Amino acid sequence: MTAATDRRLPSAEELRALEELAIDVAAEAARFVVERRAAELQVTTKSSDVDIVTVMDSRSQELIAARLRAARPRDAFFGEEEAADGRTDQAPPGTTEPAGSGLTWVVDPIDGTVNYLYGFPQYAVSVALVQGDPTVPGAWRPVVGAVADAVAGRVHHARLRGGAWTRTVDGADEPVHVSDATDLATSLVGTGFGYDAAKRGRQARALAELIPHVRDIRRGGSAALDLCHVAAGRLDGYYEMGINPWDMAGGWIVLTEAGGTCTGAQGEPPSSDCVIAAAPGIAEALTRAVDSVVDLVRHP
Ligand code: LIP
Repeated sequence: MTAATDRRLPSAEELRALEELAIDVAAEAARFVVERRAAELQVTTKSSDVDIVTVMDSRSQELIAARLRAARPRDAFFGEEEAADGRTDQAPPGTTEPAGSGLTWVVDPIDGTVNYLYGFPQYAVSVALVQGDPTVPGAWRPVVGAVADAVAGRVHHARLRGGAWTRTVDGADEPVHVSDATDLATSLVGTGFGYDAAKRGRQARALAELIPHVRDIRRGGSAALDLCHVAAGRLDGYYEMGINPWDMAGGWIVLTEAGGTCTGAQGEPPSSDCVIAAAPGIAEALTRAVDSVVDLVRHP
């Protein structure tokens, strides 16, 4: 970071304005990807034949980057489609160093890309502003987040100490809060699987160990929306091994401002290794359950 980098947290009023910027940009990009889906859907692959990127991922990211750079030229930008292989915490060649604000926009232009390809109605645009370095687990935290549910047309949003909200299609802000679940055995838990076939097999074996200890599992296909579902009590918990900073950044702050917890496994911070999101009443039990299976996934 240059000496000129300003590391102070933005004021409450600045955070409120930044939250509105994130909402506006995420909502515009979400409308864009829905409206242009039929005409523009062209697919290429990344790390595997099932790890796809559509031309709309790239065009959505271009739109988001242009809006944010115009409004906030001193912030850095870290988007999924600039990452070298799109699946690691490594700083991709395209990451712009914080030019002075010490803040970075972390963006997933379409989270739930496979759902978008199939028209399965669970995909989102996630726009988050973070303090610290998003490529280093434990060295960053989101201070503003907006997750636009592209199909439902609503935006889940939050800012540090500003609470968690859902902006409805008619522009009203409804408060969001986690469930009051206290028993893991009767809790509904979300999860997801990676693009590497061997890792997916290990994740399935870990799930087989965990599933007898919860009510049921839901696999929605968008980490950003899964985190917001926990925030709103539509899930009691969620865990996944292998998601990236851009998948988690926006939903993370919506979750914690809604009263939820967001951690990694075995006392670690949330990272590509593991993310565990929970209502507080089951956080300890879910973490214990995930801790007991995480090594099944980590080690081939
Ligand atoms: C997706 C995540 C999801 C995971 C998928 C994929 P993408 O992100 O949001 O939780 O299970 O495998 O990684 O690739 O659609 O941006």
